[in-house]
Amino acid sequence: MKPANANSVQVVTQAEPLAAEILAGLRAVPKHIAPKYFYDSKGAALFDAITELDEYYVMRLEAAVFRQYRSAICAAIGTGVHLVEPGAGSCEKIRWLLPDLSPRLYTPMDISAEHLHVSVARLRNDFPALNVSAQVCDHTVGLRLRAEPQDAPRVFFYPGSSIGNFEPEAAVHFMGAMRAAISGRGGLLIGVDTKKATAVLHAAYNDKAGITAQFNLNVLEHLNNLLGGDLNPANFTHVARYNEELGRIEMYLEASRQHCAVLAGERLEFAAGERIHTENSYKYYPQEFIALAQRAGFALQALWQDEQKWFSVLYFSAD
Ligand code: AVI
Repeated sequence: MKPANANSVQVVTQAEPLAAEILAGLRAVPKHIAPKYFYDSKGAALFDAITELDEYYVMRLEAAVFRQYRSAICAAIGTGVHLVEPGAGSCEKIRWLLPDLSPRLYTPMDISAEHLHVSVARLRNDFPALNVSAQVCDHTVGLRLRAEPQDAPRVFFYPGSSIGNFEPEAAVHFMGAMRAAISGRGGLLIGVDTKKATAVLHAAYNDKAGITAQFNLNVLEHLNNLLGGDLNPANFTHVARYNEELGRIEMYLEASRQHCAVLAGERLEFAAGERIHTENSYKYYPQEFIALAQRAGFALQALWQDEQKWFSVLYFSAD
């Protein structure tokens, strides 16, 4: 029997000082835009296309690790858990665990209501016995979960190396928020991209088909649609490079000429060659990442990697 709240989509409204936050980033020196603004419906579709690129090994290797170790991963998590997936997007990755894992409830969370509704409908169609209680919210702002089901261990599922898009201190803070949302037994199953040769990383974020460039440039269209503006993608080029010292890919939009644009009624000036920082993607050796998770209150239970050790899947317990 399904719990009372199962199979619903809850919209958690968060006070979003949207315009203020975005404009503050574009007034700052250097200018920056938070990576969460990549994901309007076009951005989400472009990201899905990135995950299919030959050069972007991340999703392919993560899927391979889940394929190879699915039984061990499901055994580590256990049955009857409340599985919570922040930033679930297309809800594709939960399928890697189904039907072996039978969670008591699955809560996918995503900032895009439209994307979540479509994904949940597809998932319910394919797994009618799965209890789903979706939540539309920005998990980077806070994790506000319903109390139910009360007696099921809460396990967070955070695949795709999305944790790499947080600054390391912010990653500890976010994992701390997940830890705080677990009372009693529970855990965190997380996918983390590892450090590797610079050439491999450069190729992954500068694909030949230019999909990552489109994904990066689309953030400008998204801001125009959100706030009203005339930021012109044709005035910018995509830049992605690996900062070896900091262990992160840095993405920028570089103004190809001096120009002005308007956003939310505010005039913005760009010098030729000026960059807007749009994303960092940190890469971690397992030991580096385990140390961050420990600071958030998690204890390592198991680590699975592909043969080349390019991608890690880790399970941490909260107790
Ligand atoms: C979502 N995130 C893990 C991706 C990454 O690799 O950092 C976003 C991305 N940016 C460019 N390509 C993919």
